[in-house]
Amino acid sequence: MRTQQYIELEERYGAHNYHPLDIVITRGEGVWLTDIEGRRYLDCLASYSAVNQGHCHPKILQAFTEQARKLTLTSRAFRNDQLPLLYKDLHDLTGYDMTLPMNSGGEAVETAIKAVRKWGYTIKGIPENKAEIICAEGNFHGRTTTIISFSTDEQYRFGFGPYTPGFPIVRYGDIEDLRSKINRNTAAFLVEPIQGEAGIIVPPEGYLHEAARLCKENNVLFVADEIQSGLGRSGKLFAFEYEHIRPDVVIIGKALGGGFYPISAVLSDRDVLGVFQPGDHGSTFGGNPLAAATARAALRVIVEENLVQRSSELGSYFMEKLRTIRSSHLKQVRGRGLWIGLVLDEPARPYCEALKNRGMLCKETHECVIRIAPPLVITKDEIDWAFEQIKSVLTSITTNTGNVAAEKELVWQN
Ligand code: IF1
Repeated sequence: MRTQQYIELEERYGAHNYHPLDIVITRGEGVWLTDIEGRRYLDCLASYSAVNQGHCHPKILQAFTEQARKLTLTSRAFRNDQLPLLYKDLHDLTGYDMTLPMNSGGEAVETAIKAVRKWGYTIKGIPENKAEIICAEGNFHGRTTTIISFSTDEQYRFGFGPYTPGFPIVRYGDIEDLRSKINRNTAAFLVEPIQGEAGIIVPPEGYLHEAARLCKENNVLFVADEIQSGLGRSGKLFAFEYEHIRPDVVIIGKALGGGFYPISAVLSDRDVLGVFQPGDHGSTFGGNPLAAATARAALRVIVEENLVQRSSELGSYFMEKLRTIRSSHLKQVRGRGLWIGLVLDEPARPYCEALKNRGMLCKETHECVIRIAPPLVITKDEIDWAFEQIKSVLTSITTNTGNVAAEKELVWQN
């Protein structure tokens, strides 16, 4: 079958909850994707940072297949020989006492919400059903009905009410707004240390540090959602490290599964995760041995291949080059590590389409931002090549409608 035939099947039989680029990928290796027409693309989305280690990493593949031949699922009614080892690895890597494993990022965020609420009632003494969790404007924490209840993006909320109460909103980066919203019923402050979907927004320097201090001062738990920003993406293992804080709770996902298998987790200490008693919370697949073995290999690759340092050094290199581009449409280059947002003064989609035609895959976020987030295994030469494509697209003559001049379909062979 050809591209159009796959697209027609997807359009006919699939729900239209996405608007993907019209390419049909059939193979992934490292930073490179190949479509069914044989065209190769440099992946600058990395499945929203779920493929930090690169596509089909051989060491993660080996761990995945070896475990898949042995044991894939026991449920948590029984124990298995992989989950305790993942717990130990996560403790040794992050310093947190305890882990609660889940599957998707949204499930881990929901788990954290339940943990901090129960901590609020049983430890802090908040009156029943009065617990509040402060969230930031522009947040993205997943798609469940409770999580979209505190989204400030109308599209993520529309049609999905009634909404879950108890989530006051503060302006991201505004410490006075956070101070004003904290009260004796506040159980936690849930925040992305760098906002991803909002457009890779780094908060003002000192904001997270002051927010963490405010939380401690008011016996409020600081919860960092590092599902997208974590595991090396920002140039640190966790983005919160830039502000020298230690959140009470850290939520991880995406790259924890190395691009092979959905696994997420809530990391905290005994005083928080200890609120869960047997039977309080769970999941059929949460903590399964295949996920645990895969995650152990995914973490090993991050450490052994020094992906955090690569993200930091190559991200700085990439951003420095991007800041040399002179384009009337490029307003700002921002981000941390290999997580870069090119802020335009017009919709970014046409630019992503033009980059696709040049063999580079990006995804716009919030209309006017081109998100650049390649797997952290990208090389300097590949960054140089990507830079040339971006520079060419951003400086090409734009049509009077403001769209990037449509370039003829290029079949790029590296
Ligand atoms: C989609 C966005 C990114 C996340 C943070 C929790 C989750 C995500 C900081 C939930 C997930 C994904 C979801 C995916 C697209 C992508 C996304 F555009 F939706 F917002 F990356 F920016 N916290 N983000 O980024 O994790 O349940 O998906 O495993 O829903 O379209 P999940």
